[in-house]
Amino acid sequence: MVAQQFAGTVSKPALSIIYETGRPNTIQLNQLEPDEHVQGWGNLKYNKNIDDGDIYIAGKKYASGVGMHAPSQTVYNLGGQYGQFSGLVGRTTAIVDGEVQFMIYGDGKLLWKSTLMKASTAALAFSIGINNVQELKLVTTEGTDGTRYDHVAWCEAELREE
Ligand SMILES: [Ca+2]
Repeated sequence: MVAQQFAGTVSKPALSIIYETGRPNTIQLNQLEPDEHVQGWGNLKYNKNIDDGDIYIAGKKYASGVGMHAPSQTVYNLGGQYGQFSGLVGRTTAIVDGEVQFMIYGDGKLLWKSTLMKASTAALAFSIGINNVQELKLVTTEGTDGTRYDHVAWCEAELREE
């Protein structure tokens, strides 16, 4: 028996942007495609660690996050439409420990940076004003000890209009 041929047209699904009920002006970072992204090894991951496992920071699991490998630069062209950016960062593997550091730039200006973080460092929260920021750039660095197993993630991160 010959399988029935699909005669319709196939369209690429639109990027789905899901707004939380009652919070129409908030978008999760893991629902946004970056405009530019480079990282030290592998590919950008959504809600997964760079090794495709779940995201853990200092033993705590995070369901929502953007996983990558330091050193990295991730650019979002926001067009000045958001006022606040918040989330949590951390190193996401303990296979090999080592330092990583996180920085957030708005239109080239440093807005926030983390301490040097190791595998045992609990996720560090940030909440910064980004009024009128056109280009949001998330940066991770290797710290002082090279890039080996520098798995990192930006977790529960969201942009709010306000
Ligand atoms: Ca390192």
